[in-house]
Amino acid sequence: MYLIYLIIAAIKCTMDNVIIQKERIFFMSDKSNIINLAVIAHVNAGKSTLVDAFLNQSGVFRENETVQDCIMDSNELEKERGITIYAKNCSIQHDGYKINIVDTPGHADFSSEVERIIKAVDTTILLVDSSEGPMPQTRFVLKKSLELGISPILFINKMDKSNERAKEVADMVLDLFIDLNADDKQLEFPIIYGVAKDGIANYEIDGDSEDLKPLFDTITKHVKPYPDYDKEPLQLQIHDLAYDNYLGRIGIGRIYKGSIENGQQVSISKRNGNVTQGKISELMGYYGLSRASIDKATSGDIVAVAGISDISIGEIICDKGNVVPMDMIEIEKPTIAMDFSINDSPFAGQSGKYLTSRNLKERLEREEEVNVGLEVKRLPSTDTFKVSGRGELHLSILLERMRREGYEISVSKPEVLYHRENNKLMEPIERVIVEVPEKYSGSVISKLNQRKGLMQSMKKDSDYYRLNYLVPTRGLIGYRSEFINDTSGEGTLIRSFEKYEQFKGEIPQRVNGALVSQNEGTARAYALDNLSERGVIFISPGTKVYEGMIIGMNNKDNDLTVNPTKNKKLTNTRASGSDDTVNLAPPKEFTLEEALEFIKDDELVEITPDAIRLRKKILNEKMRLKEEKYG
Ligand SMILES: Nc1nc2c(ncn2[C@@H]2O[C@H](COP(=O)(O)OP(=O)(O)OP(=O)(O)O)[C@@H](O)[C@H]2O)c(=O)[nH]1
Ligand SMILES: [Mg+2]
Repeated sequence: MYLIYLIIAAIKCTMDNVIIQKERIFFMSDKSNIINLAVIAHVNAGKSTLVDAFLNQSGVFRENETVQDCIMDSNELEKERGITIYAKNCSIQHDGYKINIVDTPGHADFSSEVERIIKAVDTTILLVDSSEGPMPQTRFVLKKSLELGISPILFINKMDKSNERAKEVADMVLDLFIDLNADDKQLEFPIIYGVAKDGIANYEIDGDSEDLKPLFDTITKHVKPYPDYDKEPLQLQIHDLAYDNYLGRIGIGRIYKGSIENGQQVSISKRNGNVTQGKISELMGYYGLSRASIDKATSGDIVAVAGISDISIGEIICDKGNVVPMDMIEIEKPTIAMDFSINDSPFAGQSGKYLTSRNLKERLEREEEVNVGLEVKRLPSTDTFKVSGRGELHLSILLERMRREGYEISVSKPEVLYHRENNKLMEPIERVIVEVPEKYSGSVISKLNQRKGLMQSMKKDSDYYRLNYLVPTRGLIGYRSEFINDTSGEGTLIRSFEKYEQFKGEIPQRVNGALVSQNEGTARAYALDNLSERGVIFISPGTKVYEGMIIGMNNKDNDLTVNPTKNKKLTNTRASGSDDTVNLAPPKEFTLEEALEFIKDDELVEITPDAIRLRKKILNEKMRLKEEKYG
């Protein structure tokens, strides 16, 4: 039996080699038909689903991805959240073409990564939902494509939806092209109508295609393959980074000119203007969703290289001694920051492995190396690190990953990063599109106005209002959970960074105070039942609490110190088990992002592998009052 396994394994191994071997030959012999494309859209439009369908219909199965891919180690988080966090490169072959596809993240926090990717491709497929139409992020990614001279292909997705209005949506996208100053050629964009989840693409709204052939054909017809610059000196510009435990830091980039070989000695034009020398220890191309070692790659192709341990975004790998500069890729500045420090709560060390400030420092420094747009600064004479990123999701994903790796961390309320322009204080402003049932629109409008939002337009569509606002990022921190409450979960809110504007003045923080535990112990149903009259409870009976831990939200605006561990006094007439019979409403549980949005300046989120707790920075009530009084 064992022998049979061995034989099967050997055959499988040989077959894998054949695939990779074949790929090598393809990479080396057929360079003329390479097309690089990026799939771009707003969040949830179906980009990853479409790339899946591409892979399926080109004979590369997704199993390949999980078995062989090793760039993206965070698929678990992406699956859990149902969103793309990291851009993914893959490659398929169709009709003699090698098509490199980049699946990009749709969430606005990752806009700068998408922008860098668009620079490295020949075309983009712009996905728009057949009923929603263009969203703020659609505008952003289309604008970037058009500015770079790319002629996108429009893919109107989710044609299976009952409220599909593809014709109208196509007109809306055309208006957007015009609005963004598309040139004549760009305005003639091809339109494909599809159902990505069924792998279907049609030329017509009522077409009856059963596969993606119309899209494949449109790509090969619409896009001119990259010119043959093989004879020119090498220019490989890095637009993305990855990390591999064996290979170390990996740079992903496109060969604009020339060709590159495994083991080649190279010169690198650095961000700071210096030139350094290095050697490519591993040259890799893409096959399906996996990377494979290759011997050589030529102009037009997207490759991954290892061996240059300090390679960074925008840097250019050139032939040794023959540096040909290119424009450096700009890295967008962070918009938001949080203070990370060690967990010093009474429950510290109960579930984590990495607890010290040194652990934290090493981990954050490692992250800073490959996480583009992330900045880490140690605050002077403290064990606290200011970690700045491109948005709340950018930072909360890092926290979520750290917690899974076994870190315990305390994190402060996110703060917006300002900068000065002509001596004026400038703050980030976001475009917010809200869709709400009519009956909730009043409270949403009044809240957004309070938060210094400016309404740009308001449209009524049957029973729904579609509001278009510009709101300071500062005003949106903490708003999402209120929004969900105010609209009974029936509203949608989409936001994306728009611009910097002059500081808009004070914005009120959360108005409610916190219910704060006065002692350590186990929460009791009896106590929580009584406290539920005071506000919203965040914990369930049996939860271990400590002094200074926030266990709920007070209905009033002040903090209230309470005893959640109090048990009912036993009397002769009641049995001791009566505590269990209390009928408690389920507690409000926080996701990490909700917790970060909820806290105030004098509060922290305690993040450990098995818990997310809210707490006061100063745990003892007397000390807190003293601090409030004397500062
Ligand atoms: N009805 C319908 N749903 C679809 C279709 N294509 C994708 N979806 C669904 O839309 C949701 C989002 O799909 P994804 O492919 O993850 O979207 P995405 O654009 O990659 O999202 P981000 O990467 O987070 O920006 C999933 O629940 C899909 O099943 C389609 O053609 N019709
Ligand atoms: Mg996706």
